[in-house]
Amino acid sequence: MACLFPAAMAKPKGSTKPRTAVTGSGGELHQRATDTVLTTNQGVPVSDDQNSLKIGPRGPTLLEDFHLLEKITHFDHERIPERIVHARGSAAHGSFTPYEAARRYSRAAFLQYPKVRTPVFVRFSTVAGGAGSVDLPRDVRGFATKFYTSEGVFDLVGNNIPVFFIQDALKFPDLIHAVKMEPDRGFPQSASAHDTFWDFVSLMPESMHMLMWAMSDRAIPRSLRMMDGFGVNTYRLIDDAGKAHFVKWHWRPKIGVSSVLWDEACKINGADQDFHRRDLFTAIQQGAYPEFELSIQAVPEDEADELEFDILDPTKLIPEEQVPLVPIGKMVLDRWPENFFAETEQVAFHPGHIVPGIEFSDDPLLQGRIFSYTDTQLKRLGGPNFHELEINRPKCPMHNFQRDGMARVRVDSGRVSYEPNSLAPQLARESPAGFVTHRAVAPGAKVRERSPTFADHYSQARMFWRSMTPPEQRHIASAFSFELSKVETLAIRTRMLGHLKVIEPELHDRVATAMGMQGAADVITPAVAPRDLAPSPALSILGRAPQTLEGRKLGILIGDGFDAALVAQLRAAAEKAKAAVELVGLKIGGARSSDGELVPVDHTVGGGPSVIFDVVAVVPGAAAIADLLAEAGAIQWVSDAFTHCKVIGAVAEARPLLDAARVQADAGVIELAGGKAVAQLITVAKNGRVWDREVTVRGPDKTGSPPPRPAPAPRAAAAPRPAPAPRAAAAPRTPGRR
Ligand code: HDE
Repeated sequence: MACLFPAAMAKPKGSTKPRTAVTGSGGELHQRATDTVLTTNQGVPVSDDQNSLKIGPRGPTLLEDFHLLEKITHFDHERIPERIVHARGSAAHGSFTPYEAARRYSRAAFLQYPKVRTPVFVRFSTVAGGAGSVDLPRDVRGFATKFYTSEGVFDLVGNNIPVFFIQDALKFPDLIHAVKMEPDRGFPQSASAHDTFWDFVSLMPESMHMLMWAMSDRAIPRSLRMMDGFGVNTYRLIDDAGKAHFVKWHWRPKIGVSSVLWDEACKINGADQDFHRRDLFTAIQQGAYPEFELSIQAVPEDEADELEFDILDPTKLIPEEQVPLVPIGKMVLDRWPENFFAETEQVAFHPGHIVPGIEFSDDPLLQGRIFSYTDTQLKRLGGPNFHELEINRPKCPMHNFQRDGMARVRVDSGRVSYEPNSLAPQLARESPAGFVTHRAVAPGAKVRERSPTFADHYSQARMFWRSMTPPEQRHIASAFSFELSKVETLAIRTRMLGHLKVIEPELHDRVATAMGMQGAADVITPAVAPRDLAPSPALSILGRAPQTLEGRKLGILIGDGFDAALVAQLRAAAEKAKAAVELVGLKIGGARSSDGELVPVDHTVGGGPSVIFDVVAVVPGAAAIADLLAEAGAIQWVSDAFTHCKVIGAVAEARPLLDAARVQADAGVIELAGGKAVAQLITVAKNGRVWDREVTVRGPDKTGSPPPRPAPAPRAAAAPRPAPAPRAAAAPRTPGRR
């Protein structure tokens, strides 16, 4: 078909050539094409995109204005149903490269050769809130990775917590109904601190272990770049010889795991509700590409019964002191999506997307998930052709005889859409080299029954508590008392206190004291009495925090008369430690340095509160002190940094501001005087927060000093097992059951 403007339309989109502009009769601006011409969806050139078609300039609009109708109709349909869970997410492209060790466990093509890079797309998410909710609620985070391998798409759809609330997929709708906003009132959005959630979980003892994680610092991560990821469910890896290992997947961030405090999370949500999305975007834009190492815990199929807990139970983990992690590859995220909707919103993950060499276990939660994810895309993405969307398409050849359906993009040619056939011998056929399912033995009668090996709901919850450092225990106790204090129904609070008492009396005592509800706990009788397991220090974030500032942010508060040389020195030292630096001042236009130069800042004290930084420096000139003292926000900036246990560097001139903010001298408050002060600030800041300060500024966490407790009498830590080496296939037996 001949086009009216063939030359203009052939030109690439997005020309930056200046456009001519004219003013219309109503004073409106008309930018005129000098290059690409605006058209309707049918390719018809548009002459006026500012005015609809009317009878006279002040008359009624005509129904025949096809441009108006098309544009508005398309707009009306711009949104698709958001995900029922994990609606809010942020994503990035990157690649994955395996290590040598990977192929010892799986024959998957993308795990064979360290030189072969597989493209990936990763979407991080919160679970409970809607697509427009805040980034830092107390919540589990999704960590879903799509590997576009040469043998098809493999999706590793995990979370940042290694266990789950429930053991059977049948309970998932109930769990999600309970945690989402309450149906009669429509709140709270993206928060577990309400009656229906705690009502449900307090009646589901299997949630106790996960609740410990959800009330821990894991549920308020500092950054999506500073979270672990876990496959949660047990999978199987099959090697070249057909030998199977049960595996647990683990992602670990190169720059370490880090979290914020609850008070910070609340304030960050107000200051920047896109905090995590912006952080990921900025890091990638600045070339600080997030890196994660993929590891597995591998248990030969026939040794699974020797573990302390059933490997098919998703509410249990395998302590890595017992089965060490084997690193099998590295992922780098280096490209932000071109278009949020087309990629981040339309990406469809599915734990059922597996490739040869990776298989499922009989974990009943995983089995249910294998159904759910396709089903949800049919609704969300409108039909069975969602695999044709660019972000979901495999990057390897794909041929079959599936045809038609809603929004089919591909134009299938020829008369043959079936096989076997004799009319099109050149078309695709099955191959014995394709996916062959591992011959696992499926035992037993058909029953609706929970395995008795799933029944111990408290031992690992207790182990988690005993594996935490004192600050982490403080945060868990505070989180429980915060959330349960939001619960209106007394019976739910007392029921939960009863569970806490079974998990660990000390935890119960601290929460009950903080809530003023000592002696109120219900008596809960566990199905299986908890055991004292050996603590697993690897579960603690603080216990294995790296000494680093990489990926962190230094905020420098400046004011008129500030020392430009000192700021330059701070910037250089922080950047050398791979931290980012941002300036904060009273006015966005900037502050004058002692040399008289006006230096613009990145934030005002209100727009860049200290909660968005990991370490701060307070370096105003003497001339600025009166103005800073007159601004409550500036005092709050400093006092928040102090109460959030951050390392603070400050010049002597800032003393009145520090006094107003009630900053007291301690190892984390460093005077920026003398040649070595900046280096000292960086060194101390690499250790993270000054946790000793927390007890003094908050009182012993309102839960009272922990009552002296006899040291738990755990059994001696199980001797670490060496990473299991693949062995010759054993005789088939019932895997994972005792
Ligand atoms: Fe999901 N989950 N889930 N889930 N899940 C979805 O699929 C479901 C579970 C997880 O960034 C949905 O495409 C059931 C565990 C992530 O797009 C839905 C059960 C884990 C994401 C669904 C679970 C997850 C989802 C909603 C219990 C950690 C976001 C939209 C049997 C291992 C992926 C969608 C993304 C999303 C169902 C439990 C992780 C409804 C039925 C356990 C990271 O299909």
